[in-house]
Amino acid sequence: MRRYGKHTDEDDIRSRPNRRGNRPRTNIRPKHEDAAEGMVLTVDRGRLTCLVDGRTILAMKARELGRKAAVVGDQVALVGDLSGKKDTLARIVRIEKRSSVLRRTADDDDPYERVVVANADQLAIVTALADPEPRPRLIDRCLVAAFDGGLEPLLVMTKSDLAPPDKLLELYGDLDIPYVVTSREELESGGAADRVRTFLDGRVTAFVGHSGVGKTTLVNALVPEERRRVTGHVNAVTGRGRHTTTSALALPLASDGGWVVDTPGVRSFGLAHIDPSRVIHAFPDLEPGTEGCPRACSHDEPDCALDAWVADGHADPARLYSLRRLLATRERTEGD
Ligand SMILES: Nc1nc2c(ncn2[C@@H]2O[C@H](COP(=O)(O)OP(=O)(O)O)[C@@H](O)[C@H]2O)c(=O)[nH]1
Ligand SMILES: [Mg+2]
Ligand SMILES: [Zn+2]
Repeated sequence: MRRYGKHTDEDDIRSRPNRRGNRPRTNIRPKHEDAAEGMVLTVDRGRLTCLVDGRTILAMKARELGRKAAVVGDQVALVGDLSGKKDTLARIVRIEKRSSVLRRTADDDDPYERVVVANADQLAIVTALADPEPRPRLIDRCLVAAFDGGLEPLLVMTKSDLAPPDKLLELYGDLDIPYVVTSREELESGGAADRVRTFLDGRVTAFVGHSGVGKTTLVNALVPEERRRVTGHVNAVTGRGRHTTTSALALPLASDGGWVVDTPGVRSFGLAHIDPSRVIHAFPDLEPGTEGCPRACSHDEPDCALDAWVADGHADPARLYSLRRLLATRERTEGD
């Protein structure tokens, strides 16, 4: 695991509670005590759009941050010109401790695993019921990434005007994951946004899924004006023309401090370093049964205590099947 100097590493969140908002304890940082706090809304070619005191400003990473990258959702400290006026550029001098990270895997164009979104509470896994066809293995990978990253999953099934949700609901019903089903008609009436919104209040929700499933359509229905406000500002300040769609984009919900994060079509997630115990944590009915397991049990081997746990009636066998299916997801190499 790579460390970046004395600064906190994103992986630390696995062993330490969320300290967002606390003053950092290292003695390097106080020189920026007067820095303003902000949140990264989007990143475009090295320029970070940040929300500071209700203003949208453009910033770049200060050299002192070294290789550590600020990503969408990061809480950051900024110095310099914070006016947000044309041709101004603030500097990000600190990235606050992250409460969660969502990583995507390396792909052909980019050999490094990268954090896509920081500090999300919830992962909305968006699947079209048709066009494109649902990909259960991609959903499984998203679920494992959510459990491992400390995000609560929400299944969003779109395009029910094209195909019914029955088969998918059968597949995921045992997992006790909240879900919503939406259609073209409900998008147009506003009903879809209203229903999805009930799952979002007060939280940071990252929308992920294969390209074409309807993420952007849904996010725009949830926050009708915000996208233009944020990306329009970026274009005006940088004069660079169209905002690229390669970065995630965080947009505030009107109601109560919740955020939605639209992401580009993510095909897969990094599952290489997943800790099975974190996945089991999402199965509280099974977790106590692992006490009788051999050390470093894969939970899919003859001595695993979970078979007896289920046979004794402590949990539904379908749940153990689901857990094993998700844990097996780690072994597969296909993206979807
Ligand atoms: N029939 C149908 N089409 C939808 C629905 N939601 C989105 N779409 C269409 O699906 C296409 C891809 O949507 P988009 O939001 O760009 O997907 P993204 O790549 O996941 O952001 C667009 O043509 C949308 O109009 C839906 O509920 N029903
Ligand atoms: Mg999109
Ligand atoms: Zn076991």
